[in-house]
Order: sequence, then structure tokens, then C-alpha cells
Amino acid sequence: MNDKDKILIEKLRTAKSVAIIGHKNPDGDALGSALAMCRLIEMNFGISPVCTYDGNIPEALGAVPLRSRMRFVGHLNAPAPFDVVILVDYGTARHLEFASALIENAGFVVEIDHHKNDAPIAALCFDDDTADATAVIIYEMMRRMDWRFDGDVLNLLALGIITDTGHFKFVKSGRSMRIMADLVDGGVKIGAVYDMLNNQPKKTILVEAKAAASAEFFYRDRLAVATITNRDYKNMDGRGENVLDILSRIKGVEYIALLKQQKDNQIGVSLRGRRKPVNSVAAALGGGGHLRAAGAVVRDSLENVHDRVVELFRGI
Ligand SMILES: [Mn+2]
Repeated sequence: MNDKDKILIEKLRTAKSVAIIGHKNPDGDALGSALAMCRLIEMNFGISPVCTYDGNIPEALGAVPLRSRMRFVGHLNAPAPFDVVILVDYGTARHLEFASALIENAGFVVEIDHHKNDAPIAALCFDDDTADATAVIIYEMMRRMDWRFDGDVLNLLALGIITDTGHFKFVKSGRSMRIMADLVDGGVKIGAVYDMLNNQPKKTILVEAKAAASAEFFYRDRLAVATITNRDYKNMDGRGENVLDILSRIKGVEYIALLKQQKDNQIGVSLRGRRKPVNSVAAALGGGGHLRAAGAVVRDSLENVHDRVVELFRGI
């Protein structure tokens, strides 16, 4: 146990109310980390945290343990100031704008994150950008502080690791895999976690298959660009991982860009690099993310964003 652990324990021991918040439109790691932390605090401090989110939780994550504990931020009735607010897997402050009042009014703010962030929000930071997932950091905290846990906690942490590593494709070291081994020894069935994610609506898979089928290819087929227009966007569920996944299986494709027309002049861009980084392209579009999995939201027409993305990959 280290000094930061001791402060956290002291704050949680004396807290009468705790809120846990992840980034907007939570993914498997944000959701798994928030709910695992929720259960851990419940089991070890006898207090029931409020878990809140903004945006949309993909239907693919509808079957995760404790999913029903997540409360839409707009449905929190007159949230009193929380004694402790814990931010998990949030990235940068702009992903938490929806919760700024909760954070500002909190007695004490803690953050647990693996994103690179030059401007942390919290007074107490468990940040580590070498971790493959926020779930990795939480697992290590749980072990260090000798917290009690149950099967739900282990499955939620496994979910965070599996989804954020792209099913282990993006592991930066053996660290998250060693943790995964512990989780499996603790009873986690990897196949069951995968199957839990096979929970997507038919319309989503059909829209994603259509986007993959109409992809364009540039630079001797090294760049694949798929587009989902406004009309189809409403049938999406999450970020369109299936499109990225299908296109990344093509021989010779090095980079994949998925353009999602969220609104007429608002394009979500997801980028993947099979062997090389794409985060500089995301940064050039005003976004960010991980080395080989990054993205941006660009306020411009679909045509303009399309041409800019293709141009940014010129010379690859
Ligand atoms: Mn994450």
C-alpha cells in the first residue's frame, strides 16, 4: 500500500456519498471500470456509489454484470454534492463536461485513468498511461489494498481489458495478460465474456456490413476508408468496431478510417493502424487516442472530412 492508497481509503471510509463517472458514450473499459469500482466500494466500504454516464451505452454492453446500476446523468434527481467523486477512464476534461457540476461540487475528486492527459482534474490521481486499460489499474489497486471482490468484479475487469486491448491485439506489455491470467484463475471464462459482447442488434450489424462492403481504397490499397451516412448512423451501436475489424483483415491494408456522419456537419472519425501509428493523424484532425487506435470529431461536411483524411495519409 502506498501513500495515495492511504488517502483514498481514508476518504472512502469517511464518505457518506460517492459518485463514479466515466467518459461520455462509455466503452467496455469505462463501463467495466466504473461498475467494478462501484462493487469494490460497496463490498469494502459499505457504501453504495452512484454510477452515472452521458450519451449512450452500446447495446453490445447491455448484458454486462451490474449494467442496471448505470444511471443516465440527466436522470439523477437533484444530485446533492457527493463527498467523493471518482473519475474513471475519462481521457481529457472535455469528455466529462456533462458532469462538470458534479465534479466542481464534490468534496474530493479522485481519478483512475490510463489515457495520456497533461491536465488531470482530480486531487488524487491513480493515472498510468503505460496500462493497457483502466481496469488494469483498478485490478492492481484492489490487490494492493487487499480489497474483497466477487465474480462480477473479476468479469467487469476482464471486460475492460479485453475490449480496450482489442482482444489483446494492442497489449503494450505482458502486464494486462498476467492480470488476465489471474482473472481466469479466479473463475473468469474468456469465452463467456466474448459471448456477452455478442449482443448487438441486427440493424447495427447490417449497417456495419454495408459500410464495409462499400469501402474505398487508396494508396495501393494500404488505406481503407468506410463511411456511414447520417441515415444509417442512427442504427449504429458504439463506434463501428466491426467495420474496422473486417477491413483490417484485408491483405495489404495498413490503415483504416471510418467516417461517421453523426450530424450533417459533424463527422466522427475512427482510425486504426495495423502496424503503424495513427494518433498523429487523429491529432491533426483535432482528436487523439492511442497509438494505433485513435479518433476525432470534426465539424465539417462529410466530403471535406473525407478528403482531409485521405490527404493526411498521403505519402504513407
Ligand atoms: Mn480505457
